[in-house]
Amino acid sequence: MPILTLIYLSLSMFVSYFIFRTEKSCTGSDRSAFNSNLIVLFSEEYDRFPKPSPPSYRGAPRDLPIVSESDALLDTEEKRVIEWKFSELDTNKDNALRSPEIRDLRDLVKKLVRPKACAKDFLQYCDLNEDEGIERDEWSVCLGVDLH
Ligand SMILES: [Ca+2]
Ligand SMILES: [Ca+2]
Repeated sequence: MPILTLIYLSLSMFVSYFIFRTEKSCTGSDRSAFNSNLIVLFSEEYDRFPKPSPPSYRGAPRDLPIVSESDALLDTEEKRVIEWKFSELDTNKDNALRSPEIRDLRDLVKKLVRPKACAKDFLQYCDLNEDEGIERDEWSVCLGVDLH
């Protein structure tokens, strides 16, 4: 086989490998991994954000019903974090995230949150009714956390 053909073949394999890589789509399991990574990112931000210290429950009677299981607590924590993030992003308080409000988030997500395939179209994916704005419901649905 002529050497040029060999070079051509290996080059085209190389190129198609990259095309395949960049066009890799975001599967269901990618999406849930992406959502957990994103929520971790928001939680870290939420933890750093100055807020009034929570009321102390020290000394509360032991027989009070406690909000129960760790799953339920985790769930509540995620909801609180994504609600907080929504309000933080919605600077004009119209209950929808629109272009200037989410530009920084889009860049941040592309840079930091993996899998990349899901990061790429994250905000379009969230805008379920395609009105160029992300409402509170769309935000929670696309992050996989039901606020209701
Ligand atoms: Ca807004
Ligand atoms: Ca929308």
